[in-house]
Amino acid sequence: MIKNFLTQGERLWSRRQLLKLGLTVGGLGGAGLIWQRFNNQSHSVVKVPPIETESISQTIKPLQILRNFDYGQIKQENGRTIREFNLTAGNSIIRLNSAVEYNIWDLNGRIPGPTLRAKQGDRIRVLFENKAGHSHSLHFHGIHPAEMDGVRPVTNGKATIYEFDAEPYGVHLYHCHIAPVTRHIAKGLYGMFIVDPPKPRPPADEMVLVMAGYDVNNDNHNEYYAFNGLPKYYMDHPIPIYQNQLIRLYVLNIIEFDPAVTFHLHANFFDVYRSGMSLTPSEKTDVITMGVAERHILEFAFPYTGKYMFHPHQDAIAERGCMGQFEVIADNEAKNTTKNS
Ligand SMILES: [Cu+2]
Repeated sequence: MIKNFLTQGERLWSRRQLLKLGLTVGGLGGAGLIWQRFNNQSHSVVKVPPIETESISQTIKPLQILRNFDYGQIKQENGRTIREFNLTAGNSIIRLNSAVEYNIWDLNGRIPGPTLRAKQGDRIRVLFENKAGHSHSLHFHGIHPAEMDGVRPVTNGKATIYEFDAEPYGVHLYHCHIAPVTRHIAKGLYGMFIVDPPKPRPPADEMVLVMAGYDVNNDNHNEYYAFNGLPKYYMDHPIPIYQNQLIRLYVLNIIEFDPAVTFHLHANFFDVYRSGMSLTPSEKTDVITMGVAERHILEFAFPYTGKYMFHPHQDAIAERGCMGQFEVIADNEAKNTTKNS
């Protein structure tokens, strides 16, 4: 089963851990606060509702994948910032529902693979090790020389290094590019690659949502779909967010076998930053069409508390697992924190 779930050096903070460190806001009661980590250089003051990590029994932990960013190991070489990432392909079995288990290929024990994050102009160095029993590769979207394009097979038991500049800024992705690519992607070898602009985006509660499909009977059609690995997970475990707080979603469609899907948010509209390659939104809508490998930044805030669904508006796809909901909670604590600080 899946191991090494959290990237080394990164963790989610429980309320108990925060209390130990004296970081919770005294006298407010209710939920604790956590500070989301942005770029290693700075710590944002964005407040994020706590996640009940202890109550999650699954081996894939979509609530942790949600806000988990891998900034790599930072090194300085010849005056440049190098971000070194370790990605290992392996095998896992995941449980899609109470009756169905499925063999996947994973990266660092998770599906989707780690969300790699860098700043525009950083040098990226990816140490890729293949322990998945079959030839694989990592092909990054972005601008780089042909020899770093990741289309050559890395045979089982071998490793390689991909090195290139983080250009241009935006929401990108990486995935295996060994034929049949549909199969290699649908079995789990993909992840998001975020390149931050030189001037950081405004603070927000940032999350990653990767839409993917599972073709469990090899008929080139998906039987199940999921956000961040597990079908319907966020329906049963709504994502807590604060009322009136800016939410920044990094959304990727990596569903093979279906030409395109939409992403729809209930009871709200979002600003769209296509491929994350602009600092000004190109449109405002509540449903956006995404072809395979398309990805965008979507920003919004909820004015009312309550539960709100999100899903592709191809409802057959939503009903087969690509469905979740936000739980918008009152931001009394956030207001008090601002007042007291
Ligand atoms: Cu592969």
